[in-house]
Amino acid sequence: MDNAVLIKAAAAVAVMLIITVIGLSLLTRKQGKNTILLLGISDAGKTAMYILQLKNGKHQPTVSSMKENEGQITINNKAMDIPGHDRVRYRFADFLPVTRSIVFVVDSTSVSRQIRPIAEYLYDVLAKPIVQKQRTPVLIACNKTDMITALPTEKIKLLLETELNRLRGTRTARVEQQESDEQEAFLGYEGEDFKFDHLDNEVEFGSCSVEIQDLENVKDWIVQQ
Ligand SMILES: Nc1nc2c(ncn2[C@@H]2O[C@H](COP(=O)(O)OP(=O)(O)OP(=O)(O)O)[C@@H](O)[C@H]2O)c(=O)[nH]1
Ligand SMILES: [Mg+2]
Repeated sequence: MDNAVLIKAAAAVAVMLIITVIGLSLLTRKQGKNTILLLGISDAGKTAMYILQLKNGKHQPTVSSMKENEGQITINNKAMDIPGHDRVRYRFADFLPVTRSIVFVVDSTSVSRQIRPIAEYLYDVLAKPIVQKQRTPVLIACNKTDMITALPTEKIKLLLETELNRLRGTRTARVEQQESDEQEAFLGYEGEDFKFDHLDNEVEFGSCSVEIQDLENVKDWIVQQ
C-alpha cells in the first residue's frame, strides 16, 4: 500500500473517532439532564399546566402551591412544578444541574402590573452562572391567552427586556459593592441595552392557554430541546 492511501485511511479513522466521541458526549450530556423546570411567579398557571400536560386531562381548579410537583412528562423527561411563592421558589436552583430546559410561565393578563416581580424572578434564573454555562434553553410561556386582556407575546418580550435592563443596572452595581459570594452572570453586552438575543442561552417566547387546552407551542418546544 502506498503512503497516500495509508494517510487517507488514517484520516478517515480519525474523523470517525472524533464524530463518535462528539456524538457520545452530546448524548450523555443530554441524557444526564432529564428535568423540565416549570417556573414563574404565583398564579401564572404552572400547576394548571403541569396537570393538563401530564394527565392530558381537563383543566382542573388549582390552589397556590407550597411544595413542588414532580412527574414523568415524556418518555425520558420529568417535569418539576416549582411554587412561585418567594419563600419556596429559590429551591429551583437545586435542580439546575439536571435541567434540560426551563418553561417560565407568565400570566399574559397581569404582566404589566406584575412586571417587577416577574422580571426579578426571571433575572434570578437567567443570571445563574450554570444556566449561562450550560446554555439551558428557556421558553417564556405567555399563558391565559383565552382572556381578552392578554397582552401579545411581542409586547411581553419588550416589557421584559426593558425591565431586565433596568434591573441589570441596579443589580450589577449592588453585586460590585457587596462582593457577595453569590455569583451572578452579567446579562447581555456591557454598554448595550439588554436584549434576549444577547444571552448565551436561547430564550424563546410562545403563547398558550391552559384554560382552552392550547399547549401546542409549549409541547412542541419541549420535545425540540
Ligand atoms: N383564564 C385562564 N386561567 C388560567 C389559565 N391557566 C391557569 N389559570 C388559572 O390561574 C390560577 C392560578 O393557576 P395555578 O396553576 O395554580 O398557578 P401557579 O403558577 O401554580 O401558582 P403558584 O402555585 O402559587 O406558584 C388558577 O385559578 C387557574 O385556574 C389559563 O390559561 N386561562
Ligand atoms: Mg402551583
